Amino acid sequence: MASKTIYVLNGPNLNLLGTREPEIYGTTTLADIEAATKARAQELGYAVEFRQSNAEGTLIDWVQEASAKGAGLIINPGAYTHTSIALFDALTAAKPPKIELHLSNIHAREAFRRHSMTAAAVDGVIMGLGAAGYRFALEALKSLIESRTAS
Ligand code: CA2
Repeated sequence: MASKTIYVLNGPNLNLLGTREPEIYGTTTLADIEAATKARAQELGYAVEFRQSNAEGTLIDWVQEASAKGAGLIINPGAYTHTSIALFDALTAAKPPKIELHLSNIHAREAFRRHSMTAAAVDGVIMGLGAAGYRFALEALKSLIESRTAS
């Protein structure tokens, strides 16, 4: 049977959400986002593997796991967005539909955040919409998964 699990992967420092820099990232914690993401996924008919790591290699292992076992993948690579050729390679190799997500609008921030190394390896990018972006990413991913399954 086809997988009904969506992997939601979060990169470095996202465990600090809601505790610092609320003017940029809001007051919602990652635990709050996890609960809301799982609830919306259930309504959409999917289970969620929601994870966070500060380690680049761990994120790469999880992208590979999502490719092998998942129906789709949402990733907020944190600062690795701007630096990681290794994550770009892992995402390029991953077969299921993939969405990159950012809480903030990286194009409205410092120059060093305006380029994403990983965006060219995913189907679409959602940014600048805060924690609600996770919900929008799930909805977009469901549509990508189902259109790919139908073809
Ligand atoms: O906007 C996003 O989602 C980012 O991926 C967040 C990353 C940042 O490096 C990217 O450029 C854009 C940083 C996440 C760190 O979050 C913190 C939250 C609270 C306090 C400190 C960091």
